[in-house]
Amino acid sequence: MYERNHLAACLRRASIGADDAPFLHDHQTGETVTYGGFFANAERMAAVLSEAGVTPGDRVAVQAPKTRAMLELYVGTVMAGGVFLPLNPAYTGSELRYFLEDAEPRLLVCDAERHDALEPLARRAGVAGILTIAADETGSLTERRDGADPGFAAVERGPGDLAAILYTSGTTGRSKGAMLTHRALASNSQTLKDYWRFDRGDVLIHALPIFHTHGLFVATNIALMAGASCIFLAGFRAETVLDCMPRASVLMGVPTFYVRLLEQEGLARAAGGMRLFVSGSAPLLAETHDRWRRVTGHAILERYGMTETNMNTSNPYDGERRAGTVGFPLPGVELVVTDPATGAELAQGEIGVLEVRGPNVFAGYWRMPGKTREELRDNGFFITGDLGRIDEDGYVHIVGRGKDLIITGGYNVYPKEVELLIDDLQGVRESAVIGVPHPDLGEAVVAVVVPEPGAAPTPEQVMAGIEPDLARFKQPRRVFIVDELVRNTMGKVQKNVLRERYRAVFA
Ligand code: MLC
Ligand code: AMP
Repeated sequence: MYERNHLAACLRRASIGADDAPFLHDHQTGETVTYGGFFANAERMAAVLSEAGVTPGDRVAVQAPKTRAMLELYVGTVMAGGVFLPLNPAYTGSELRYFLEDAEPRLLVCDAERHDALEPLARRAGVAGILTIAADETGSLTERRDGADPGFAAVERGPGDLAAILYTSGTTGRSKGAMLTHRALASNSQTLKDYWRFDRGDVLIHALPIFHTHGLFVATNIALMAGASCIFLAGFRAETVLDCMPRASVLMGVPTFYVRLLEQEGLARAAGGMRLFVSGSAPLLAETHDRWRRVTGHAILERYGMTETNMNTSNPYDGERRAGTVGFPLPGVELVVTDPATGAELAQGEIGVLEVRGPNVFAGYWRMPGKTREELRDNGFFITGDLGRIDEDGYVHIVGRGKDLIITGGYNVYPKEVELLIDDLQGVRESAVIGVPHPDLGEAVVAVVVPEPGAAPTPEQVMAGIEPDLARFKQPRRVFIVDELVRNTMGKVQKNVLRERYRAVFA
């Protein structure tokens, strides 16, 4: 029924012959979905997409609440030969317009509530059709799914063909679509499943969003590839996750999950029977790692990844999980530390830019050959922009970022995008957006704004001015109005000085 190296085939393989096994316990409705039921619906989704004109290589953009139907749509898109393009529901209309115009999807699937607002944008971007899924799984897409027959034969695709595009924000303020192939996604999830010893008996607490690498290509893909099941939560709430632990074996989360769980009473008891806690997407403080171990007896397994590469390194399953490190390169992944100026490989122990190569690495940025050439070397190494070193035992340490990036609660914010909007406001001469330590989110966004001579914008006015155009998580938590920005002799704004000045704002 499925071609061997097809991502859809890889996701199905472990559950062939186990149709009655549970795949997903929907926490909201209390329903359990079996593997047979899930894949039958994914096949129906593929049939609906084909009927709607989705042909191999066509993008299917989705901005919808986290539902089972969205997972079916993901697998269905891949079966239909399409390219899955999930988008954060927090994106505003103007952010969405860019993605639609850049990706030119054949189809947009959105929340029923946003249909009317998004339709004109979609039409202008040449999108041929819009279907809907609501948080309660109703909508025109699920209606059509229910009227379709299962048994769709997956459209043949090669290992180098695209299965997904995920947008990742860029240093210039323009987001870039990372092109992810069947090979990259299938091989990386397979590696992780083995490395972290997933099997059919596992029950994963799935509390991450499914429009990013972590929740979709790590959590979901691994569960499917292992034939495991998940407790599917609409989002992260510490009390709910704690409640689920006695019925579960694995949790995957961003550091904020662990920080918030540590505030819960009863954590030690709830976590006792769990097998594995995985953290990633942002640095886990060694202090959080140590506290977690003291309270629960478990060492959190930290790993390191990116949209462009999926997962690159992981702490070991059996060996020492070393706090403050991201472990070793995964099997099949090469990692080198290079001089940022010359690109030459540095000696062990020296700090430089991390570069990675392997089957996990993406195929380039969608319609951005120049950007692709800048970051993906001819020899296959991808320049991550993260700064790190390898210690004498081979553990990789991430010590900072060469790229001007803020990670807040596991979401990436590129300052440039926020600065461009602030600089456009009346009465603003210029701005600098920085990330400062935040006890809950790891880093929080802060804006430092210089008014035009004679103007006196307030922080509230600055916030109100950018709000309509910017997803909430990218909006500054604090705005400071200053007379001027500190610059070096070259005239460049010294963000490190600003970060130092505002370091204790959320302490
Ligand atoms: C929500 N808000 C955030 C935010 N998340 N603000 C800053 N940073 C965030 N991460 C906003 C909300 O809109 C809300 O605004 C306010 O902050 C408070 O919300 P909250 O209730 O505290 O937030 P919550 O819904 O609990 O969400 C926090 C969170 C969530 C940490 C649970 O952000 C989350 O699930 N993050 C995971 C992100 C992720 O999956 N990253 C992986 C990327 S892949 P208001 O105005 O309404 O109060 C990747 C590669 C890799 O990086 O290696 O994995
Ligand atoms: P994204 O572009 O959303 O995929 O985010 C990828 C970035 O998240 C990486 O380039 C790193 O900067 C960061 N990241 C992911 N995992 C970790 C980790 N375990 N420790 C530190 N940073 C991480």
